[in-house]
Amino acid sequence: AGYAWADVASLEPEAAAARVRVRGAAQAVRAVGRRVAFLVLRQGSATVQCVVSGAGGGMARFAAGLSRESVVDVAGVVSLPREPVRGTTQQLVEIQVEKLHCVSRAVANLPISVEDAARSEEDVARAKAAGEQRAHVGQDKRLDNRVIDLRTAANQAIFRVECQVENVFRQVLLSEGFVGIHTPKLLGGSSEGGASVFKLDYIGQPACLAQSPQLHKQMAVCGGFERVFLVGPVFRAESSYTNRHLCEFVGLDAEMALRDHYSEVCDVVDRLFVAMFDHLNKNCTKELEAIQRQFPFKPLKYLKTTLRLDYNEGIRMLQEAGVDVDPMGDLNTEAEKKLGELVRDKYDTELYMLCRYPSAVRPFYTMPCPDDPRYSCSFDVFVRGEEIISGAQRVHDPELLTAQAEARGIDVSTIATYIDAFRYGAPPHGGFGVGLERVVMLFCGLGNIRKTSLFPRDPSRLAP
Ligand code: ATP
Ligand code: AMO
Repeated sequence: AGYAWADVASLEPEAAAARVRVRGAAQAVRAVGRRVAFLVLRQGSATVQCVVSGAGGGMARFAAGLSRESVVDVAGVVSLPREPVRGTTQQLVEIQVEKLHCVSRAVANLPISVEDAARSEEDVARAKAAGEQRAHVGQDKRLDNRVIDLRTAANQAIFRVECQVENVFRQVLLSEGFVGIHTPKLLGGSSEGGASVFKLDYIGQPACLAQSPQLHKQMAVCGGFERVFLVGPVFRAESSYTNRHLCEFVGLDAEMALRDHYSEVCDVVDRLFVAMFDHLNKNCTKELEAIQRQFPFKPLKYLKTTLRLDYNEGIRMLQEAGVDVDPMGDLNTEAEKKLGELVRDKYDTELYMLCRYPSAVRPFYTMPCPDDPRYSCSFDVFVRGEEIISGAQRVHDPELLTAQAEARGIDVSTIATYIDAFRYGAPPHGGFGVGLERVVMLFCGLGNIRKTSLFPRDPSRLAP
């Protein structure tokens, strides 16, 4: 009697002598002789060592027989260990166990172990080079067994960082007068054009999953909401397998009425992302360290005011560096990465905006520049040479919008209600879309977007 429930993370030396009850996963069990066992219990990414001893040794033998990852309740007294605890996640106290109960027994042969899933990239590389026998658990196998894989300290940290990114997005935009909205994900036509749409049957009518909330966030601005934002799923039937494309990702979108110029959108993006990255560096140090331990990366270099580079200037820098690029075409992945390096070397930042893309490479709803319609009022934002955001001013003239859609082969009958929205009085407006998984992947230099999606969907993965 008299045990109070406690969280593993809250077990500090000040709690010595407290009688506590803790529930956690049996991460490791080590028997010492016949009467003592050490049980490491994990909750989230915190662990605590539990000492199981006592007359007869029955409880120690029961502990020694627990399968790894079984969920266990222990009740006992918090004590200071005889030798100081080493290691990074272990609490500095122990629990002298008086009661032990297995709540949920894990199978004895787990498909992967948390320990193997948590091996650092350096350790895996070193073991490979040394020709060690120990099997390396590849990313596919980890994703197949994601429920176990998610228990590693790095994964616990990645998704806490991701939550903070979403939270800062909401907080900053709310503070700037934006209203949170939701838009339909079942649509009668594509919103971004192109082939990457998931088609479906909508009670006998052809339909598709939203490739973005683009059309409805604009219609919300036409509906009198001056500034809107939303967070929601985005579906893209990506046919190729890359490190940065998912078939379903989380979109962070915003749209706003403009007064003078599309740079007002860039200003919001600038304040938002500098605030976001400052917040992560200041408030997520533990999480970033946990990620670092498994996946080492260099902290992101960024300026207090985000660099804005003209597209033509980017082209010039690439050409000077000997890269063959079409000044009126889009940049391929390789050229984007190269430009990221050139910008970092010249301006000492790995976060920048590229502005005024050629109109021909942007979606039909993009506003051409008033001074030169071959270019558009648009921008992309890059982190470590890869895109995290696209944004632009939109066409609010229904005739120009129709012409631009038709020029790109879009069947305007499928977006008739969207085009009509601009016939009833529409303010000049613009906005941007961010890929949540991309932000975390690139801020932490993770190299593969599957690491930042809880249960990733890619061309070859629909489970778990
Ligand atoms: P292989 O190592 O055989 O090429 P893999 O599935 O591990 O297969 P990728 O799919 O390329 O390789 O993995 C994606 C990323 O995850 C790579 O950057 C790789 O270094 C990293 N990675 C793979 N396995 C581990 C592991 N056990 N621990 C840490 N990092 C890993
Ligand atoms: P875009 O198509 O560039 O623009 O998408 C916006 C952002 O979403 C992310 N992203 C992806 N993330 C993971 N997997 C994918 N397959 C994927 N595709 C895109 C990227 C990208 O920068 N409607 C416009 C936005 C706007 O103008 O407001 C749009 O969808 O981070």
